[in-house]
Amino acid sequence: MRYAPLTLTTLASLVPSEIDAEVRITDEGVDEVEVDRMEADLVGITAITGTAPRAYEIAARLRQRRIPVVLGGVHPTLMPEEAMRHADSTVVGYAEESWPQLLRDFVAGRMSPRYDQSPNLRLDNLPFPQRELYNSGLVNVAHTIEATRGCIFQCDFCVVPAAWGKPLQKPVADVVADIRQMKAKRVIFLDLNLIADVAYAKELFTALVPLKIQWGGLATTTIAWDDELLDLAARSGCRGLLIGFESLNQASLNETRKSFNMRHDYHEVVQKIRDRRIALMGCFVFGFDHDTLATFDETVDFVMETHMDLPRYAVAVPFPNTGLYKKLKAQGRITTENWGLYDGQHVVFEPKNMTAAELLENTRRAWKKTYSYLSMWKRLSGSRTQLPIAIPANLGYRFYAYHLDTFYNCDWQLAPNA
Ligand code: B12
Ligand code: SF4
Repeated sequence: MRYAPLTLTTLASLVPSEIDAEVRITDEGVDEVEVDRMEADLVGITAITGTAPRAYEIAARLRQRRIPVVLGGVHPTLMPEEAMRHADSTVVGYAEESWPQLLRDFVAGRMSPRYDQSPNLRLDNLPFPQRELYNSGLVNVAHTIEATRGCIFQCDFCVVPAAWGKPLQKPVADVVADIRQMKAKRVIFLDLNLIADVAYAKELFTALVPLKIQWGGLATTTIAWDDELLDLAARSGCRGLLIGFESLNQASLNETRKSFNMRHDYHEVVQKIRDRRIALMGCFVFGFDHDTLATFDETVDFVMETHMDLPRYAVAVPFPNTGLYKKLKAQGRITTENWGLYDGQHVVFEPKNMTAAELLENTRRAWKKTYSYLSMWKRLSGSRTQLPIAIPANLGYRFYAYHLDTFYNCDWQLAPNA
């Protein structure tokens, strides 16, 4: 289920042309990093929260060998002071301006310990990501693209408002030019909420129509409020949407500042999307303060009733510096700050209406119940949307559901000090 991230290929494209640099990139999610044999003048490492300890370990080993290290990405943006303790320089926020500046400073022998995103950053006229540097044989989808960054909403658990603030957009013409030069017929948009600005989304979808591509991306339930937008998405080739339903409980949605989710009934949202032959990956989070032991079965019942194409569950994660983190921290309910466990597969806080073990066990049960062969057959025969994509995707998720212990950083287990 892996698709190519654009982080390193984007950074590679930003290396100023006057610097005679040989750039190599490695994605440790799918490949080996030869830390102790690597030769380089400068190494940049990207870190999300769950991979931060590993990034710090690699940084320490390289710095021991006197190879300078730059850290950047979501986690260093959320926790800059912490990241700075592990690097020669840290890039906070988006790096379209600061990374080229850092490299020029490095060449001139005056690299600063920290570079911040400029408040006036724009995403116009940027070079295309250097996708050819990424070993795309190692992922299922190589043609990924980005049109926008950020989101207009302020959901309490989300890293987007905490890390990046106001939304940014690439000119639609640049996005279209990138798709054309990729010669891709199927693309995935990595934008966290492609429809955050509805007018922009309509302009983008209209421009995609003549390309005759098929695409998937992330949106919110608000897409179902606007039939014109949904029709345009379908006409432009949208075949799959990932939508964060998060919870079936209005109190949980209100608590997490995602109350806009329930303005329309979820059944209606699913139906409207299905009517356009768009497959739906619905994401649900367990462990909010209003969740009870009944929440798990209610959620599984909902995905079965609505014949959801590809449901996905996660344990709530209070990513550092988010509203959820600050609340739980103030209440003394964060049980570990081992960031390696902040991956949606571990319980890192004290839940309210259940124990940490119950939260973990019931999430695991929900995965297995949803991805039993019988459940898969019932959901997909009721949905019949994009079956050539939905069947292999379900088999992939079934494998994940039945091998949760073997994914990511450690076993699917309670945090050691939880
Ligand atoms: C592709 C993707 C994946 C892929 C690949 C992940 C990977 N490790 O590479 C897959 C599908 C495997 C995946 C899985 C997961 N993901 Co993911 N993923 C993304 C996604 C959609 C796109 C990343 C991307 O390419 N962005 C485009 C680039 C250009 O932006 P960028 O990475 O922010 O980089 C810019 C700056 O941050 C900066 N920068 C970044 N790194 C560096 C490094 C240096 C040296 C410098 C100078 C600058 C710099 O420069 C870039 C240009 O401005 C992001 C959301 C997003 N749109 O960013 C989530 C995101 C990164 N994922 C997230 C999460 C939570 C996960 C999972 C834990 C989900 C889960 N429960 O399973 C797993 C963890 C997997 C793992 N252990 O790595 C969160 C991270 C939150 C956090 N604080 O940790 C994000 C932000 C989504 C979200 N909703 O919040 N993911
Ligand atoms: S709508 Fe999605 S991307 Fe936007 S703030 Fe909420 S969770 Fe984050």
